[in-house]
Amino acid sequence: RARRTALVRLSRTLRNIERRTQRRTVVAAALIVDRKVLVAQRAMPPQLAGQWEFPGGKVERGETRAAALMRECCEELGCQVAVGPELGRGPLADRAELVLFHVSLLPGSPQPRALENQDVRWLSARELEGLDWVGSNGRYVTEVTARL
Ligand code: 9L3
Ligand code: MG
Repeated sequence: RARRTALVRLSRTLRNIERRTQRRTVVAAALIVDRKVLVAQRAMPPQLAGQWEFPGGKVERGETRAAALMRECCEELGCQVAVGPELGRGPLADRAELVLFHVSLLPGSPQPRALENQDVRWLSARELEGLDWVGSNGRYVTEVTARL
């Protein structure tokens, strides 16, 4: 019994180490309609409030990237999307990696709108320049612009 308890404790410790050292994947959407791309202004956390990003969020355990992005678009924008090709990827803070996908609105989907106390805007290529971006989001402007 003591050996069993020790094993249970060890496996819990290993799981915690794995959780802390794992690279989290954050997926983001370049949602393009009529030569404009949707960008979202974060309200939270306070350090990122007011900055702009391609909407999305963390991939959960056992979830594919595409499924995570569809879920995030549904939660944050209230719309249904089809996930297209990857447009870029790179490091974010906290050992996380950002992966940006070209995303389009599914036929019959409600129009994307601001939910979760954020603001959203449809911007043209020219308007993407000089935006106050969250972290490394600004690095993908060239890739996104090429699709507009
Ligand atoms: N993040 C950075 N750029 C993005 C997204 C969608 C997210 N385009 C960062 C902000 C947070 C973390 O990733 O620190 C998790 O994002 P969320 O789940 O709070 O949206
Ligand atoms: Mg998010």
